[in-house]
Amino acid sequence: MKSFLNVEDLGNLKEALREAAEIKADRFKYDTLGKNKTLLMVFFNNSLRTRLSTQKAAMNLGMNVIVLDVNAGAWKLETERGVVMDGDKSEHLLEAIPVMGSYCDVIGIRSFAGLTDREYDYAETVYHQFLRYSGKPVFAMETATVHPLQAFADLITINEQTPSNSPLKGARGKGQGAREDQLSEQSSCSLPPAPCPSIKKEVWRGSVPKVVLTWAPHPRSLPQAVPNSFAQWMLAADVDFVITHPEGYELDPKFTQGARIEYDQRKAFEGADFIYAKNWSCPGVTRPEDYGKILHDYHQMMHWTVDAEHMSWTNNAHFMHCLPVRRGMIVTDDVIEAPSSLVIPEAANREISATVVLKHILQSL
Ligand code: AN0
Ligand code: CP
Repeated sequence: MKSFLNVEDLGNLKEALREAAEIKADRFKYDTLGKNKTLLMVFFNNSLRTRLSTQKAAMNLGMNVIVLDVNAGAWKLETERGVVMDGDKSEHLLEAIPVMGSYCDVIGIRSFAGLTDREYDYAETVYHQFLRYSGKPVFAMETATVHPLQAFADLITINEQTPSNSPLKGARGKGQGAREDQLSEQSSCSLPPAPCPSIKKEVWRGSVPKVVLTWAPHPRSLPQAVPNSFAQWMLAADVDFVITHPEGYELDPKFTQGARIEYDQRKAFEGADFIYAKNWSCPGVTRPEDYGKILHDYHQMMHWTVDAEHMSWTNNAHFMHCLPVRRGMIVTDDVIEAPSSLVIPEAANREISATVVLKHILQSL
């Protein structure tokens, strides 16, 4: 694998989920695969989970790791071609990339959407420059439009909560029979108030779990990368997938083709087994002129915050969020701290998703 942006890049999803389970059972199983190989992680934006989990994944595989925070110690980089560099940017990305590539074997990039130029963001311009000019395999650690390491970890987490012979186990197109079953093998933990999963007694109402992606309010303009990838990966797995958001926040159909959109949040939540909350700014699909904007003052949108009443509309759903999350905006304290909240296991599974992805890349070097 020379590039990791989309779910198809990983190949067979059922096999990837099997590999994730294998790595989770023994995360050092391939600890010599990365010997004398160097991962360079390049961060243009902040991160807690991605930097820690991806470095840990690389160490699981025996790799060496270099981390570059571009905005904390490196020269300020120009990303556009054809500009006269008379401002505060001392170096051009087009020299910096091949230089970076000369010190490593694999490159991970975090480069969020600028949210001003939709065409530039949705072309994944920065990512493709790294791919083209580094000469090395590149993977996304949240780029302008996608966050596949997160979506893969989310799918692993949902899969872990799924009855053993549910169709989700096979992912889309594999045609396993559907069966409602009691969940088993869930570990319980007892360290409140940190959120942790409890034994789930409920079964799916349908033959596959109902997974709902819900928009929730936020005071800042956020990218669409997380919901884009979540939609793409859920649609590649066999789940009943519904997206709910206020009008104007329609995600790019490139990522959501085939998903049901339900503007009534309560209707969307009914019967849900998983509630995945996330804020995103206007994707500019139905309102191109509003790309990257917050469409309504968040004070008027607080009825979208996921609270206990929202969760009462569901089928005892698990709450999910990629983190970092703003309590009181996206979700209330009681919901995120409830035993059914999966936010910590999701974050922990970032180490697993990154280990599988780096393993694929190392195997193709
Ligand atoms: C980022 C986003 O919404 O894309 C990163 C999430 C993993 N979140 C914030 O900037 C708060
Ligand atoms: N979920 C996630 O990617 O978190 P960070 O932004 O902290 O890496």
